[in-house]
Amino acid sequence: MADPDKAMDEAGLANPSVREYVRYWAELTGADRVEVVSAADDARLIDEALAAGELEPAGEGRYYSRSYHKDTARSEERTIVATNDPKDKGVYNNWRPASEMRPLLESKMRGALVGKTMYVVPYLMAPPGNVLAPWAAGVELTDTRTVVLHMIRMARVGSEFVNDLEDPDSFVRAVHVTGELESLGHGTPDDQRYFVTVADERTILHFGSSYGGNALLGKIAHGLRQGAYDGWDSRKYLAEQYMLIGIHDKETGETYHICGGFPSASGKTNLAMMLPPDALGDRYHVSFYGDDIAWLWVDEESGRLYGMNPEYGVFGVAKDTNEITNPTALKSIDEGTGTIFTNVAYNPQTQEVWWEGRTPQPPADVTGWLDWMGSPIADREPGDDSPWAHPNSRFTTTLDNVPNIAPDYNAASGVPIDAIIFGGRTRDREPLIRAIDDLAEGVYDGLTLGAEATFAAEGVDGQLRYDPMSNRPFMAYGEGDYARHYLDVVGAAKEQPIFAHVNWFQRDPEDGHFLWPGYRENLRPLLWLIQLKKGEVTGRKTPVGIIPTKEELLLDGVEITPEDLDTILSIDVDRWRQEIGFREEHLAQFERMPEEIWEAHRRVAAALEAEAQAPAE
Ligand code: GTP
Ligand code: SPV
Ligand code: MN
Repeated sequence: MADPDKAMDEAGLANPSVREYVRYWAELTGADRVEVVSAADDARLIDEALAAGELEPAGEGRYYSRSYHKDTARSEERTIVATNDPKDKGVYNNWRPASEMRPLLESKMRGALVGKTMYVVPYLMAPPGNVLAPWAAGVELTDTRTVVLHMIRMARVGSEFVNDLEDPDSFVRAVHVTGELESLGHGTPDDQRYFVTVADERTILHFGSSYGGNALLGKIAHGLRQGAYDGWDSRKYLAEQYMLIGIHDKETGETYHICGGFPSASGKTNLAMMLPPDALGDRYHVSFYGDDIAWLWVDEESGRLYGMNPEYGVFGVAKDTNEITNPTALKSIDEGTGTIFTNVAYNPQTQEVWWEGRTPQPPADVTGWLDWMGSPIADREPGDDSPWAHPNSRFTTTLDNVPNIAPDYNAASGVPIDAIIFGGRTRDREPLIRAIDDLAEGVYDGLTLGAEATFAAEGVDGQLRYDPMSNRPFMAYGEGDYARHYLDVVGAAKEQPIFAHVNWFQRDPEDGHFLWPGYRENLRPLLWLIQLKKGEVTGRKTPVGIIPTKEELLLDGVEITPEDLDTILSIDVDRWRQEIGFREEHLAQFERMPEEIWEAHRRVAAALEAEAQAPAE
């Protein structure tokens, strides 16, 4: 049996409440050893992981890891938010009673660390000194060394972040056990995996995965689910799956901050790492604050809406990352950055990595190359064109490695928010950008955010998988209460941010090509949005928001045909009227949806009907 007190004494982990929690779980899991981790332990832990074969070298100062082949993504159907109040049940949070979940998870974790080390990872999900820091401290316990290495990259880690809490008890208890992955019945009726946040007890209990969002508990479980619940419970803040960027105008010296939500794998990291297009690079610079999570609150002094990124690293999608789409990402994961790649293709002979879209064709000489499951490419049957890398293969790197990291990303203050944008993958109907200058309509738009899913195959043509505010997998309490809280937090700001809906993914119905080139060019509609907010352009009013005229968008150097440009700057009223029907059903599922949201819905519907009767122009 371990001696947790000795380990905690050596590491200077002094908080008495934390010490009691560590003792409790060391005892329950039966851990052989307890080790308290800080960021300074990284090099030693990397060496241990290499020696144990948990990591392999991927060139100088970079590492490769391969997961169990069924453990490659978050599992939404196994994810639960539990509380002690049935009123917290929403449509998407898979609510269950805390009294049922806690004993169930404790039974799964009992004895699970016999013969193993329990790593203790104290962390902070906030820049130190931030006003929301009281909700940002946590201590993850985990049985998995590579999870520790990811946590060190993704969060601020060390005993100092929990030793001096004003209330010693105010840290999130985050317990992670990977368990024996081969025997968990993935996807069967007897699935053993449970990813539970007991939100009103500020306890996270995740069993059965070592994948990012399931295992790095500071990130999704605390940064989004627990954060959202605490933000509502305290009435103080919002925790959202948002990127956060600054756009600096070198000519005027001004900087604007935009945050916004796109569902998973829809372009947040790429937008945050954006290099301006060549034609605009002399004047504008885009800086990275965050690419996946933002916490938002109203600053007491200025009365403005503020935002910060609680994370310390990037857990990015590898697919299609290359010199043209995202040169910034490639620099962030270069040799010497300490990057960990997961489930990409790997060549142990040359220590190279590759993924689909890294280069137009895979390496021509397949000698030594292994696909993400470890099978030699050279042994493949002719005609086997399954991907070399898993489509959700990822890279993990710290913010310090990101070339366009904002100089003040670590500042306690956070930054004032000028605009909030929403966007999903939508092949038709949604224009390049439509601006919304009304709070209720902006929140309504976020709540009805949709992304392409498989509905078309089930016969409901054009219907989206709705993903309110891109938060569907992270929703922690009822959606109607969430809408109310969102209206209250943002509504309390003296200067209202402008909202917008963006879409980089409209396609040609015939040949499927993307109408908008995307990536670096996405700066252009954002610059228009800022100009609109400042009254420098007026755009064109439509029933669903204001869209730019061709003349207003700075288009020099963009490769797009006049026909495609017309399509992405216009509104298909009939498609929109169809969408309004789907939205009505979507909103009707939620209890206590505020009347302002329904009013916004009816306003948009009525404007569309008026437009259909008497087309403008
Ligand atoms: P999560 O980390 O899962 O929350 O994803 P994310 O929203 O950060 O998405 P990310 O930026 O990693 O992009 C996901 C995929 O979309 C990648 O394969 C990108 O190459 C692709 N993508 C991003 N931006 C664009 C764009 O403007 N146009 C097109 N066509 N593809 C894009
Ligand atoms: C997402 O899936 O939205 C992510 C990656 O950002 S993770 O949640 O860690 O799986
Ligand atoms: Mn995400």
